[in-house]
Amino acid sequence: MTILVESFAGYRRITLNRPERLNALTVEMAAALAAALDDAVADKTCRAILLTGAGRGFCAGQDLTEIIGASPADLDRLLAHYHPLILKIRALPIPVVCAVNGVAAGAGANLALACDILLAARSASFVQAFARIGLVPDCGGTWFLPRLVGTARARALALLAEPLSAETAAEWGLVWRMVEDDRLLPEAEALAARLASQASAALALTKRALDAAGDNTLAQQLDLEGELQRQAGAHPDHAEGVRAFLEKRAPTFARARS
Ligand code: LHQ
Repeated sequence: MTILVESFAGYRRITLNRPERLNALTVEMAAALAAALDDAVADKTCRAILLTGAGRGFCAGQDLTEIIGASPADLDRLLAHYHPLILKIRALPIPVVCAVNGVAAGAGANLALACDILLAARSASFVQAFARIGLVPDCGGTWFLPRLVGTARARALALLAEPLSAETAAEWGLVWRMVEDDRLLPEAEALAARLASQASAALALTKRALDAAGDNTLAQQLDLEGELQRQAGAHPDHAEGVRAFLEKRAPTFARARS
């Protein structure tokens, strides 16, 4: 199986599973990943996702053995599988933690960047490998990179296709944190479990606000925040959060998403 799915209390771990090819992507794998995400969202008790890779790599991008001799139309057909996957991840109503366990190259790097919170193992690296094979960064690379690290760094990363170490990725804000290799999964699991224990409806609305911010003026964003705050405020989790604070106890939020 190209994708492994394991269920834990409140979250699912999805593992890219073609370790002999550094989890390089195929159409079959993209479809399996999309189905795993749909299944996770359909389960209302699933309140976070942890995405990682099996073996020493996170994901080496498109499996190049599948695109030898591919025509532009073939590349188009491939992207018709990958690009909706990126949009699906961004639009998920639950947070996605990405544990980048090794090299993340090409579409694999940008798949990671689409996630909400990235943890990178010290031995991980990020490569916008596209320029090496005469291609353009896809899967959102040209959108995510400048927003995360600024234009100067984004341009150099995309044009030079040099690997970026996890340490520098953390310094530059491409990932949230770098952790030692043996701490990656425990830390990522703790993070997913923590997100799963939070007020899920508020997290979903927060993701929507953050995603809209790039295109909005401040005035539009303030209006959106007001609308989303009304929705959050109507959820029982809000009343519980306030009560718990005043009673000096930990809140107990709804276990299932509404
Ligand atoms: C691989 C791959 C791989 C197959 C390692 N494919 N086998 C574009 C076109 C259209 C639509 C869809 O989207 C895309 C987007 C893209 O993603 S384009 C960019 C594709 N990715 C790349 O160009 C990266 C290619 N890989 C590499 O540059 C290196 O493998 C990296 C830097 C990822 C890792 O280097 P190393 O740690 O030195 O590992 P390695 O190169 O020895 O790889 C280990 C094995 O995995 C090896 O197989 P082997 O049988 O010799 O052990 C590689 O051939 C295989 N592999 N990436 N993308």
